[in-house]
Amino acid sequence: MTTAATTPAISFTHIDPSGPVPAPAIGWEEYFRTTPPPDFLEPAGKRVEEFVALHAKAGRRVVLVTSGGTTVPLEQNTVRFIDNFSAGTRGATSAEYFIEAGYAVIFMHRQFSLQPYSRHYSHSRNCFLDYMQEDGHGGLIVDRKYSDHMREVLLKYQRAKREHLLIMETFVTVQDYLFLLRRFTTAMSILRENAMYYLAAAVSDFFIPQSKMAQHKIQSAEGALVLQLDQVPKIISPLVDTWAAKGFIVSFKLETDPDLLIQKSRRSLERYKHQLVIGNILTTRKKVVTFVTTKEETKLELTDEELRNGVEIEERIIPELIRRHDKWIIQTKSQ
Ligand code: PAZ
Repeated sequence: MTTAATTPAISFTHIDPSGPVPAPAIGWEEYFRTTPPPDFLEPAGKRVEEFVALHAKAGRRVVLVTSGGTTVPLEQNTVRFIDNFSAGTRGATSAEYFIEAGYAVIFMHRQFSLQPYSRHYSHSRNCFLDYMQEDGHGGLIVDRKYSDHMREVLLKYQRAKREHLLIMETFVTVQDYLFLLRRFTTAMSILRENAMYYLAAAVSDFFIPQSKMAQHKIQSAEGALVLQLDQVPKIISPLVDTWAAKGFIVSFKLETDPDLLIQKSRRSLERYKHQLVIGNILTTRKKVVTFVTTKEETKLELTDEELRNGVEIEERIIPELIRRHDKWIIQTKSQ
């Protein structure tokens, strides 16, 4: 966990035996009743509604891809926040493969995390300046070494733009995430079984509710800081039962202990009754994932050689998902 600025030691305990008894997790209804919505919610909701209407008219399938990590602010005037590891690679990469396969994509992502197409040239790879050369006439050209790959990405990017196949909306905090998720999934409900929900964002399980959050910067004069975080309401429950009813819902489960992955994925399916959990382990998430349903498990794995050659596991995940979405549509329509 990182904080935005240097802080005194922060200690995390599940229950502090000497402290007050922690409040039980609040339900999602109470959460939305007691938390102010972000001020960008309505404009973002309207843009997504228009996007959905356009593709519903064309009979196109639409997928909501959530991507990147949420922050947990410690103060209302936020100086410090808790964050997580997610770079948004899974979401940004998957969005490209969905578009290639004919889906329109609502890319709901953490601000400044990786985005489809531009991810190939992010700051964590080569600096974009390394791709360019002077052309000898006062202009610039792309270095020949990179131009074939860049052309390929450029053409896909231009098609996505020209055909309005991608809309990008951002969140920062877990609170933003919850409000946007409710708004966007509700807007998508007219698509019924033609909608897919691909929940790849790394969403915090803990947060500080507005009513318990310090208004101003927490002062260090009193020494160590002990934080008690409440549980984030389980948002997948209303999503499955109400907002996205009939849509094909795929959630991700991340663990660091391989022994827990399948049982926790199964528990999630039993609890929420959605269609699929994709389980992955932090250190191997780019190489192997497991599709878990109530009936079976399927492992998708790249070889070391494929990884070295730049094959992306999303190239395998998305076709398999589409195959399952096809079946879901047939099955749902026949009911
Ligand atoms: O964003 P990234 O590519 O670095 O990581 C992807 C991931 C591990 C966040 C995603 O595959 C995932 O498992 N999301 C759900 C995490 C969770 O259990 O909350």
